[in-house]
Amino acid sequence: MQNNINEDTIVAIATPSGTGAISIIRISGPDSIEVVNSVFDGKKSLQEVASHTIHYGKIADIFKKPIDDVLVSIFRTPNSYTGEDSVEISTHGSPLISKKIIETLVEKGLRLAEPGEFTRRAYLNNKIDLTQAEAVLDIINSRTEASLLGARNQLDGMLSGKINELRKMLLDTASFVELELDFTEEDIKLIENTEIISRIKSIVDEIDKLLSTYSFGKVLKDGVNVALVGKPNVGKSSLLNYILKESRAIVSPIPGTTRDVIREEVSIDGILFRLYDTAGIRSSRNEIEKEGVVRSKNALKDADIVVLIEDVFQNGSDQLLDEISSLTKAERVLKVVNKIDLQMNSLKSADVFISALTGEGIDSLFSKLKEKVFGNSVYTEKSAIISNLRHYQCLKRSRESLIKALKGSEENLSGEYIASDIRNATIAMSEIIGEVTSEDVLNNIFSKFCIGK
Ligand SMILES: Nc1nc2c(ncn2[C@@H]2O[C@H](COP(=O)(O)OP(=O)(O)OP(=O)(O)O)[C@@H](O)[C@H]2O)c(=O)[nH]1
Ligand SMILES: [Mg+2]
Repeated sequence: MQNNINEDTIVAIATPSGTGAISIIRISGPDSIEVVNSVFDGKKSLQEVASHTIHYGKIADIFKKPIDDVLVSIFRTPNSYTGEDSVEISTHGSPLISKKIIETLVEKGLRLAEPGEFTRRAYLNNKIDLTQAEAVLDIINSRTEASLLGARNQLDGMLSGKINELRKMLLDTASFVELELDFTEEDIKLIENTEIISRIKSIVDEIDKLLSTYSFGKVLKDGVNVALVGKPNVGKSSLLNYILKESRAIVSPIPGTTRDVIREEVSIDGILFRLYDTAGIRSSRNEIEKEGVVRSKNALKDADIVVLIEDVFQNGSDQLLDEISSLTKAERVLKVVNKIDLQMNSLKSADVFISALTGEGIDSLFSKLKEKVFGNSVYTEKSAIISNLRHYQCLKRSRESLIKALKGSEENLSGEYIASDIRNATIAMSEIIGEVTSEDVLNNIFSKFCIGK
């Protein structure tokens, strides 16, 4: 991993903009303590105090005019978030105060931090690896229990642990092959080809297992898009309202009530579901309704899960319903029959029977939704899961190189080719945790952070 000695000291506000009880200004770099001390008036010089201590005092501007009473926390290298000397200044929560303090510190030679620069420094100073830096961003952005759990899992190093294990397997196999290469001249066969093949196969298996967690990891992080679709008047909007526990969409006995797509979010057992109520699909001459149907079909195509609703009165096979189903993959469709309060003994086949009026069957609808999302995946807090496209792509590349190596071994190609493929697989794997990485990748990751993180 790169070691980066940062020459300059950065400053940024770390709390959201606007008024609040307190604001925190964050400073990191070699001059942190000295510069803050030069504008601080307290009992002791900050340059003499111990790490991880808090000090009360006043901060003044460059003309020595007091700005605010503050609490200053001191963190000395290497025991800080960034690994550098760092200071946090807690002020009264006025944007004007933080602005003035930051301006003063900039006058004194500090530089305004770029988005994510504190976390970038933590990574460059080996405090965290790249997956953990990305997890910090996910934690900040997480809005449901599940997404927080997934991000915590990554920050705690579950993914890094697994990736390091795979890297070690790859390195061992590469040295195995390279050792063999050293002896080819002397015609000594140290290792059987079958041994190399079986090693590579077991790494590919492990990679496949990790890749298979992606859809699940993405759900934890980003939530699931669910489209409520069907013919007019079957109760799509009623179902949306029932789930949200509010009268969000207009419900009426007149078919063709909903025209726009209505999007609402709801957390069910900690998982974020984005529900899309859509216009009932039928052929219509009305221009507005026609546009509504186009939008319904688009929502349907984009959905992770399509809840296809019929009511108990619709009979037999239906061309329109078949057409709707054909717009998405069969495994995404959950067939629901609504209005069972009106007619219990429906002959229809469906995954779930519900009443959006009485709420009957809605719990089993939720179970079915979760089943669709998670399939057979077993998740524990200790499992490594991937939820990030970048990680997914690196793993894929690593796998591709291994498949090449595997083919090469099976065809008895020269060890040099196989060693080189395994090396490429290792590089792709290392990119995940940032052992090998490019400036572009880093810029891309850290630009998504807010300033001050
Ligand atoms: N008895 C009963 N009536 C229901 C149920 N669900 C919906 N309804 C009624 O069915 C009618 C149509 O409901 P909506 O929710 O507007 O149906 P929709 O599918 O959104 O219809 P469009 O927006 O026109 O496509 C309304 O009069 C609802 O009160 C149910 O489970 N039981
Ligand atoms: Mg509706």
